[in-house]
Amino acid sequence: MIDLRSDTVTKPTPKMREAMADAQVGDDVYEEDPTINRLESLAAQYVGKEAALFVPSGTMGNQIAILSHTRRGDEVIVEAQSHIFYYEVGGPAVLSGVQTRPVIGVRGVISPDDIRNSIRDENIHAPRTGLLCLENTHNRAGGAVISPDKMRAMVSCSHENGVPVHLDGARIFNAATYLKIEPCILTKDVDSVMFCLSKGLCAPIGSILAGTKGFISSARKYRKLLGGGMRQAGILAAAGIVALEEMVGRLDEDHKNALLLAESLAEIPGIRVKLKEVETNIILFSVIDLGVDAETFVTHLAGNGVLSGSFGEYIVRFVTHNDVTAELIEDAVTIIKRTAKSL
Ligand code: TLP
Repeated sequence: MIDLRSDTVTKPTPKMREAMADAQVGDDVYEEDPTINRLESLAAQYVGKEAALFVPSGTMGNQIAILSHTRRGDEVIVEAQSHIFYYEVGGPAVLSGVQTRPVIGVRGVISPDDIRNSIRDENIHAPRTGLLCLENTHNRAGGAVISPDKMRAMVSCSHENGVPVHLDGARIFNAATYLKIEPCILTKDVDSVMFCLSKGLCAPIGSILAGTKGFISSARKYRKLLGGGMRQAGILAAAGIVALEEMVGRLDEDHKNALLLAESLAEIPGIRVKLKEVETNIILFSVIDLGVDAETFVTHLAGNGVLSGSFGEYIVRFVTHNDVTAELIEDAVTIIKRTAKSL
């Protein structure tokens, strides 16, 4: 089976398993796990923040950020296709008691005018705008990269109006790799950032939330509230350290494989893919011209040995990652061609 459903399916590398077996551990609720402490300080440096917190998942990291930045009854501006709005089970409403205000962006970018117009004025009827959430790379925009200039424009606009900014940077290292810059260039202006160790970087579990020392101390308490205060989790953080030190440098390979795959898809009759939009490791394509919906295509393809995800009525998603080599991509292309022909 060639698994192109997500980069979340990556298995820990042999080096990670070794580091996990050798990890020094302690009780992290007492902040006594040396491996977690090392990961947190390393992670904070990568994104240019004062402090960082190891959390079990990206979802928990984003939700803790919302809890820490807002108060009940606030409104949170989110891009209409963002992970926080689309895939986090209504967490902002359930956990923080905030209402989300989805604003339509272009490939993840909300125009400064739209941000300005979405921020509430002081008015007895209106909620307070408590937070703006951004996402880079943008998952539902097909792994789209948001440039430092566009990030700066959105963040400045929010800050000028007194609204803090949280960045869902689950795949921030993919964005930095594409742009050939350090991730901190993309993260330095935001008030908090979450990034994942468990996607393209192959760690089995874990994400990082980073920000000021004050923000992280509040986040630490909310992590406990949500049941995310782990004990000897240095065993997991050890894999996270390998992820940061060893796996970032190979993300370009995933991007090359994604382009290779997209170029082959573009040649298959009935498949529509926008090659210019394939920037990182995510490919979205339409199967409408094959006369089937995405679910049907995904089922047939799985039956032939390639796993993918349905991302809309006619939109299918492939994600490249460490466990799918260029050779496997070629095998996948053969199977996709055969499947498309059979429909
Ligand atoms: N994304 C998953 C699914 O939830 C859709 C995937 O397969 O792409 N932010 C972004 C931008 C994400 O893409 C994801 C996971 C998360 C947050 C949540 O991370 P986890 O899965 O660790 O909670």
